[in-house]
Amino acid sequence: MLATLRRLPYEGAMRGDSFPRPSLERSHMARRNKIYEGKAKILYEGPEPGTIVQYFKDDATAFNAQKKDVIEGKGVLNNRLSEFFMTGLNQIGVPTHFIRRLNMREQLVRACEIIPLEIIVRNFAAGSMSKRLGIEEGTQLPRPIVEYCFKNDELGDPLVTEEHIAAFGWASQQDMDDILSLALRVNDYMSGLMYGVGIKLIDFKIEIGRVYENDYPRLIVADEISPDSCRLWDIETGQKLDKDVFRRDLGSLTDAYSEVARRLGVIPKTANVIKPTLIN
Ligand code: AIR
Ligand code: ASP
Repeated sequence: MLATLRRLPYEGAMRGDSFPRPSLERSHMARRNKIYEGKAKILYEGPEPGTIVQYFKDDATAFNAQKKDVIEGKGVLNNRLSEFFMTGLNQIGVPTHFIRRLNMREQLVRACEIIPLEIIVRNFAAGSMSKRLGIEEGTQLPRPIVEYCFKNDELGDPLVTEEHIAAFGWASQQDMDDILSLALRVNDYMSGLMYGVGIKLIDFKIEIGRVYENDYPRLIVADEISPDSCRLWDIETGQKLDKDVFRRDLGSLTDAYSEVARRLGVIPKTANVIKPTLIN
């Protein structure tokens, strides 16, 4: 398998990249247990208790997996971008599950209990909100609007209110206060970061996990933050640089994600990502 690995044009130049890893880590990888496989990621048991290895696949799905494709190189870019955002959040005091990146497609994260909600923050109307409320996409909202969806693929992640969340016990009132404050801090951080590289953060989705520290529960940002889970528009041209490129057939998804990564300095500015290669 190793012999067949091929590199993306920019891989060797990626900051701190040490792939391929020594065989020790590889042999551990071969034996480890799969905990969960989702649409875009696989979770494996981590090397120490309380850790998980999060593997980013190239699979892209939309409209609750009615539309599916494999986008070569997407997993590598999302692994790097999620690392970049989560590291920054950790550094400014917003706790996340991220521990460290292991290789091109994997990162070590803290195991946590995922709260069964998708937390969506919107700065500009788009997507399902535009449809639901008849607001033109791109309209600036009077203030950031936070929405909650029940994480359930069979039901298509339906929008729910805090009434549902409280009544069904998905999260406590204290959790909801903490979730709101985390979501707004992530929004401020991500909006500012993106603004600095000429990108408007239209909206994004995060997931929140619960960890226990000395028996006290604490909420942290989990899952991923990447162009799969955000809407990112170029400030000047309005060009979409996120998963809508795939959802709406607007061109090359890896070109769009590479552009975001390049602007943020996650991959070198000069990297010319022609056609990333499938890497396992
Ligand atoms: N999102 C929601 N479920 C999965 C994802 N990735 C993200 C979308 C978008 C935001 O949440 O990528 O950034 C709002 O999505 P929608 O479809 O409700 O407008
Ligand atoms: N990834 C989800 C799906 O497969 C939602 C989306 O991003 O559109 O439907």
